[in-house]
Amino acid sequence: MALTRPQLVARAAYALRGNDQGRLHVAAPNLYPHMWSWDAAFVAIGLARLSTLRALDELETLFAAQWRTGLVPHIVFTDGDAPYEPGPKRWTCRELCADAPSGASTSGLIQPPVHGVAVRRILDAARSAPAAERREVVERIRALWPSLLAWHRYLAAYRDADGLGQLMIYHGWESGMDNSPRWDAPYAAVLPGAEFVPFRRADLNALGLTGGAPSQRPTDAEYAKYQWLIQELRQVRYDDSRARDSLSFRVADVFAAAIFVAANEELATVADELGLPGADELIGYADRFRHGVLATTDERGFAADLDLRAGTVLRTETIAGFAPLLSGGLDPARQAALLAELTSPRWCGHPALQYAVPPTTSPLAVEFDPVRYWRGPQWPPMTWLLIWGLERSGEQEAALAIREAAIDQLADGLFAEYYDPFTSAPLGARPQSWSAAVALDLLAR
Ligand code: 2M8
Repeated sequence: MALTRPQLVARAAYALRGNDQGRLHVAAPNLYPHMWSWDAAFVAIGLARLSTLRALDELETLFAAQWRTGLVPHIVFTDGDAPYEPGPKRWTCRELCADAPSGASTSGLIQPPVHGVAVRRILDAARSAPAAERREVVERIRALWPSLLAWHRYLAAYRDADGLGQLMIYHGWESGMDNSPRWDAPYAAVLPGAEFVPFRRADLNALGLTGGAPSQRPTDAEYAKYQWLIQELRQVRYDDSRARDSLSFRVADVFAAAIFVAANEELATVADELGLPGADELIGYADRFRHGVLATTDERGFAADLDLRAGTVLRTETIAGFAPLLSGGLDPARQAALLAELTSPRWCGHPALQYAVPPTTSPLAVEFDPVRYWRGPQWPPMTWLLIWGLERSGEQEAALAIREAAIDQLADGLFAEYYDPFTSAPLGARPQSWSAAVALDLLAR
């Protein structure tokens, strides 16, 4: 039975509390018993509604594991020996790379840079907090500022070395949309070699504990490619310039680029408000990457990824196409066309959807699968991003409609990792921290 909104707020807070390990939230029990980078940013966005100080803890914990290059790792491993593959023994970042932090055990990949958005929202939430809390928030954001700038500088310098406004990634995991059809073509060129070290699928056991089935996860063949790319990264000792030349997967992620635009803009407003350095630089990054995003759009305003190794444009009917709703900058006609696309039967207007929130792949695409990971199901934090993007670009009516549908979907109170678009059956891990977190934020607005 659907919960009332006050019940849902209480349930979301309770779910987050269960995943709270003090200064970090695990992404989910069992399946993801560690901290993930963009999950942490969404967790901070939700927590800002409960406690701005606890929200900052989350970002501080993540940035304490930042690499010397400015890279913010996609996983920060918790101290315990909670099973997850690939675990620290497989990454061996500290052993191989002097840039990895000595005080934390991490992966050697990145995830989309939502963190600047979280910082802005924490500062906004602190406005209505008692004076002492607001002062502490400001002080702690000041202390975090050099790390935030270093992160954005890393992305601009190492992941867009040619200055084209394209955010280069070496692994589908860096997009956060692991097995999305976006990456089918580039993954076809990733062929595990004779030196491939076999691994165990810890994720399938963990998923079984909450009743999930292997049909909801990537396949074994996909996983072998994921693990092989880590072996390739280890071979170049996580050195970005060597990775760029040698890895068998190298693409420009348009959705992460659009998130980077928005995060730069949000942080620039924080810099202005608090008198912190770097506002012009951040605005410069935003302009550069916005240009990169818009350069890939078609007549619908729909964006595309690029396969940098093959030199091809990757046009897929996935949620990443809506990147311009986050980056902004479309002319009014194409903005209207993109909005029409979003509400059309190819997306939120598909007649069989249980809730009119965007699926991760269009139900009309040949690759669509309603239950398999990033190939169709609806993901609450992606829904949140599009609502936020619509609100930012003044599309209040569309934002409100999706927001109401998102809250209705989350009212099962389970905070599943993802949902079947046709039945809204909860899939994957649960309770997933970022699902509970975005519920808190959506309900508070
Ligand atoms: C998923 O990714 C991890 C690998 O990074 C996995 O499948 O083990 C993705 O959904 C990713 O976007 C997310 O951050 C992570 C934790 O929720 O899980």
